[in-house]
Amino acid sequence: MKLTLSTAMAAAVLAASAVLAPASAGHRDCTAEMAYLNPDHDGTIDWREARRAAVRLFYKLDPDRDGTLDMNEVRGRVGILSFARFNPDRDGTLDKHEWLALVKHRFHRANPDKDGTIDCRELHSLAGRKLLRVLM
Ligand SMILES: [Ca+2]
Ligand SMILES: [Ca+2]
Ligand SMILES: [Ca+2]
Repeated sequence: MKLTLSTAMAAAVLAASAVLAPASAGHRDCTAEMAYLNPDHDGTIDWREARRAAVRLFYKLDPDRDGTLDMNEVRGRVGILSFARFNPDRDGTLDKHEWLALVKHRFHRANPDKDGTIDCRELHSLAGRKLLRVLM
């Protein structure tokens, strides 16, 4: 009886892990993001790497090359409240300095252990995904 019970439990645990394993494995796969954001291949994104990606994205989002991003150019990446918060001069655009302040804020929010780097797990947190939207 005891054997049957533990066998049943083992089966249940196996079934549960079979369901969970692929989901969590997929959840933590950062291969594509890291290939782009982690050129030194140390498994984490430091601020230098994040900043470089953010600058690259800034120029990509600024096709008219006027050196600023307006609300349309950052649609889907920056909400209206964030935009207002990081646009202290209220000129309707984010210049590179304002953009990087926003990115840096998101970088710190995505790094709760304050070790200076974003690892794969942090990148897939809610704050990490918000950071990702202003990096690539
Ligand atoms: Ca790195
Ligand atoms: Ca501005
Ligand atoms: Ca970290």
